[in-house]
Amino acid sequence: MSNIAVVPGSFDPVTLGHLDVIQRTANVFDEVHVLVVHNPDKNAMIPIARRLELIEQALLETGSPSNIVVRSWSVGLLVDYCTDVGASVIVKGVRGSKDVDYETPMAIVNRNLARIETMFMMPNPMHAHVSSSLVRQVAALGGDVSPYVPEVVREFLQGDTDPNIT
Ligand code: COD
Repeated sequence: MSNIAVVPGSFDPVTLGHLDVIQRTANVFDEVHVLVVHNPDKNAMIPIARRLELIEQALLETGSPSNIVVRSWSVGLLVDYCTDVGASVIVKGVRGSKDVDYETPMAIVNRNLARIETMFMMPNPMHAHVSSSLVRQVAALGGDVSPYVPEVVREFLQGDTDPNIT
């Protein structure tokens, strides 16, 4: 039986902080499902299908291991997805006490709902200050986002994309 972990998030857009957590999770588990989930508490900027493409392209660009798949989920609880694919663990990156406060109740509820455990992964200090909202704000005000995101996301946000790619 393989050990499958789910790394969920809004990924709006995916950042170098997210990629670091995804790649380190892939070093520990047999299979990793990166799951794009709509967060009803946030106003999304990028359509979910585009977020999926950006993650897939970023993983290719950074030479990520082949045990990572990218999916989206919008039809129910996160733990329902985990159960469907046989994953027993959710991995969340936590950048500080605010993330712990936000994630802890969800971790407890997810264990109660379906016996799915949540593991918290410490961030790489190089990326611990990075968030998608910060990236969106810097991009909206015309700043350089390249220290925070993979190249494919920088191109997307700063409009350098090939016009033939939708
Ligand atoms: N370094 C390390 N980790 C990071 C970094 C960084 N720089 N940036 C973000 N992260 C972590 C976040 O702490 C989070 O764990 C994850 O990466 C994703 O972050 P975001 O911002 O892309 O996504 P969120 O926080 O909007 O996603 C929240 C979820 C949609 C995953 C969350 O709401 C969830 O688990 N929902 C489950 C819905 C459900 O089933 N609810 C009922 C039972 S709880």
